Amino acid sequence: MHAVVTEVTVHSLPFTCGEEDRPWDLTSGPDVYYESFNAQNERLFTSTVADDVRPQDLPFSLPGSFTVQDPAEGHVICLMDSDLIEDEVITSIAFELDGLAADRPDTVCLTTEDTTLELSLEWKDPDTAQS
Ligand SMILES: [Ca+2]
Repeated sequence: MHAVVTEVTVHSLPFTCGEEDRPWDLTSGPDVYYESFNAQNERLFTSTVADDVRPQDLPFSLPGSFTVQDPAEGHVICLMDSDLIEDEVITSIAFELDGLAADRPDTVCLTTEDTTLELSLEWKDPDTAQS
């Protein structure tokens, strides 16, 4: 059993960072995309970028897709701000889908203190994955 993450919907994210509450970009909202990593810290996917996200743009969706081959293994989604010089990590969320495979939910929510992501999932049996 594995799961394909087909879409990541961003419901909330921190619009400032650090103790000084510095905005990600000085003159506009952050340019948001995500990267996903498996338990071996191999990058599975890099999404397209949503430019200049403002609070009123929430929620918005970033398209997939990447495959969680083993739901019991830990994965990480990093929400990033694309910048000219060096991209910055907005939020990094570790997750595993262990325990969900029996119910096969269509979505799963990942939350931290200031970030909420909703993953859209497609569950696939190993038997049918090859067809
Ligand atoms: Ca930026």
